[in-house]
Amino acid sequence: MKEVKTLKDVPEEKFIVGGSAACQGCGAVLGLKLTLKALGKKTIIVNSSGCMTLLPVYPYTPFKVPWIHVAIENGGAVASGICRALKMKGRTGVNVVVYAGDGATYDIGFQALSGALERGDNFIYVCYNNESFGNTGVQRSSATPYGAYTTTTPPGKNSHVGNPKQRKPLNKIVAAHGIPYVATASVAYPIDYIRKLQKASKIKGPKFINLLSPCQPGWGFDTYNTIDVGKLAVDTGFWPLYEIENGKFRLTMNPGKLKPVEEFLKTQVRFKHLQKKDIMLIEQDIKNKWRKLLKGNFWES
Ligand SMILES: Cc1ncc(C[n+]2csc(CCOP(=O)(O)OP(=O)(O)O)c2C)c(N)n1
Repeated sequence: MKEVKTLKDVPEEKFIVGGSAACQGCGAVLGLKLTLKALGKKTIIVNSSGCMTLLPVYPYTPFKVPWIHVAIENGGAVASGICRALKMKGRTGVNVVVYAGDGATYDIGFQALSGALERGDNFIYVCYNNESFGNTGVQRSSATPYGAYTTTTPPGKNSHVGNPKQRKPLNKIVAAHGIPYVATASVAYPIDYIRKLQKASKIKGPKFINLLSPCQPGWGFDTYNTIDVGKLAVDTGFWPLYEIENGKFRLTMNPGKLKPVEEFLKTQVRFKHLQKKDIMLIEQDIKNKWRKLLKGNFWES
């Protein structure tokens, strides 16, 4: 596998063809394309129920690699099973990749993920994070950020900001399992993501990548804006890009001076109810966390 340093190095060959039931501008489908470009043909995808499950419609499939749809709660367990089967058959060099949404990862499939991390099997877990249960109508998940409108957190008399809770600190929870590789990524920064996948594929044991995947209908932006929205998430510090390799934390992208988070929030309908004072709170929280990350203090961020 050729190491990708610039866009020119990204392989031409695609293992997912165009045309599927996904929404226009879907960040998660782009993430899947990049995943397969990075890892190549010898890859088995395990997909926990969610939006991506709609891509193959029997007997048709856009995939040129094996694709296994599993119940939303057991992506980690199925990955473990496949790893054991490959071992018994003496097959090496196959990437076992779970591609699961944040609802499947942070919430419903969390026990299977934790179990697989603890068993230490050799797989990559990519959480394509659109910050809601997208497929069933954009309900809040524990990855939904503070202040976001979802269909189960409408702003109103119970909470004027919409979702009143901070996200579950899943990256820390995963890292606390002591696995060799944990990273964040964004579909809007493809080279960073591809490099992380390629690094992960060379490391033995469980690897976890939390991939921010903007969701056009769920977040409320124009279909052509997926990349701009995804970039603003990183450039404002809303979604910092980092990796933790064998316990060592490293920021993989430092935009220098962060842009005001309002520039990210105002691109999306899900934040349009927020008032100045709410935005200031979000900004302060991001700055606090960012200061800690700049010092390499991941655990307190
Ligand atoms: C145990 C169980 N509960 C609920 C569902 C219904 N369900 C199917 S897809 C889905 C949404 C999954 O959300 P997420 O994992 O974030 O992926 P996305 O839909 O956003 O792609 C839900 C709740 C299910 N299939 N199984």
